Amino acid sequence: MVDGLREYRNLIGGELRAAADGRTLDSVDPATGEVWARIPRSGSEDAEAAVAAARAAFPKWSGLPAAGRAHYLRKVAGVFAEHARELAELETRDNGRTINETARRDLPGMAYLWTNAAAECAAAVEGRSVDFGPGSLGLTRREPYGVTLGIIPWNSPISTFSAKAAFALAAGNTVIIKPAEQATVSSLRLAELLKDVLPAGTLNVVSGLGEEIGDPLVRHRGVNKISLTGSVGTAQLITKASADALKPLALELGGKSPNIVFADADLDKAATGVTTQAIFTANAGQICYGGSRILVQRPVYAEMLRRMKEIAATIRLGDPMSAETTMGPIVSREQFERVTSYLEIGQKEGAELVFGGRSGPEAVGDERFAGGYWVEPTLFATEDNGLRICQEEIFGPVAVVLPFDTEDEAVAIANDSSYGLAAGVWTTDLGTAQRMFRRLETGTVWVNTFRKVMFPLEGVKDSGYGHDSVLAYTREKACLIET
Ligand code: TXE
Repeated sequence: MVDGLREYRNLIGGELRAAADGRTLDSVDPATGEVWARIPRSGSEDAEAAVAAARAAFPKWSGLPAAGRAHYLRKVAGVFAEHARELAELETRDNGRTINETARRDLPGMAYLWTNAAAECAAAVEGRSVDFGPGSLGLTRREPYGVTLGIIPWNSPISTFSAKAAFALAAGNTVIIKPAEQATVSSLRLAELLKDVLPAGTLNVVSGLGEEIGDPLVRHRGVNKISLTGSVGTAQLITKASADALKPLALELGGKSPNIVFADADLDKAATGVTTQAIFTANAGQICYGGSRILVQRPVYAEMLRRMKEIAATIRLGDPMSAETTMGPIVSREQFERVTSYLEIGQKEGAELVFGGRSGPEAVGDERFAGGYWVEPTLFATEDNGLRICQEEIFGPVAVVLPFDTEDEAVAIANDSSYGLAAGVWTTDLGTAQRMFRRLETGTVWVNTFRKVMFPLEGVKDSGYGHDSVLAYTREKACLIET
């Protein structure tokens, strides 16, 4: 501990270690703008050590029977049951996501996720048998890739860490996790808690900057599969950097999800769903699948706008640790500048600012948090889906409302996007729901809800491809036996 700040460590080969050259990065509390912890600024030497540890642990871990791996994963679930509150508080401090979200929604789900992964260990060793006629039998077995690398973002570190580690481990891989430099502490604390729970080297966590520790891991020949949740630009860099070794990738990238409200929808449900669940209070809009384009059928357009404004006015910014707070700050200065630039872009492009629009101290209105990265819930209205605020991922509490007349028009506007992660449809007509499910170019369609559950969240277009599940961390090997 230097100047009273706790210094967290990497987990490599079952040991907690500082970066090989001793360098650190500051971790900033986004609610105040103050440094509150330090994390290792790892580099190539740490990448070598993490890969060596994961490779050394692979034969034993992959050689365990499914029940053996399940036993360990259930122990990890037990750690979550015991430390969920502590991890939720660290995550809230780290990335500003309100305690309402981390302690009540995110973290309680983690014990379930790891228990579920334990239950799926058996599926990971299930092969197929195919009868090709007398004396000719085809068999397949599922095998782990080897060492998998999970590169995670800052918006919900523990749940992304868990999705990438739990299923990869269940399938018999050993794992390296690289957290995002803006919010790493909860991941390093989790690593500390798991140090003696999993066999040494099975799970390794190394923190630092993308280009300094992420890139050498991506290029390393000892890493056999990579799963990234992040931006399109980083996905392109990783694709190029891993091309020589032809590594399999899973890329869960951004979105500009349409949230489509038909005139026959239950407006109470729709107004709450699109304003809170889908965009503002969900991590201040910093979610990949956030429903940031709200399409409303013209007969209910004015009424929906009125209701959305009414709900937005009840959103409370402030101390993320307080149960009263419903929206936290933006994660970092860099992201804050990016989000606020869109507040200007929207107005310059001629969109109508219908709610919010303020940022900085006046958005939060509380002296204690004057140095934090605050943006008010903001609603723009426009008829032009071609505007930058309708096409580009803002990744903050900024949504655009667009009117439409017919179902065809809604589909055309919704699909007019380079992204294709998710979509919401609000209607009481099952026919409309089914048609929209088919016609929308997204990996997921939610009807009368906008809620991620344990289902693959796989994108199309610039939202990427691949997802995290037990089978996705295995490959199928075939054998033909003839007698
Ligand atoms: O993401 P990055 P950033 C989108 C969102 C956001 C924008 C920028 O629009 O505003 O991306 O965010 C690691 N080799 N999403 O810049 O850089 C990096 O260290 C290996 C959507 O923070 O993609 C971090 O751990 N790794 C999103 C991770 O990639 C590298 C979540 C993600 O950071 C690397 C986050 C490299 N060369 C941002 N460069 C979602 N899908 O939820 C960076 N990284």
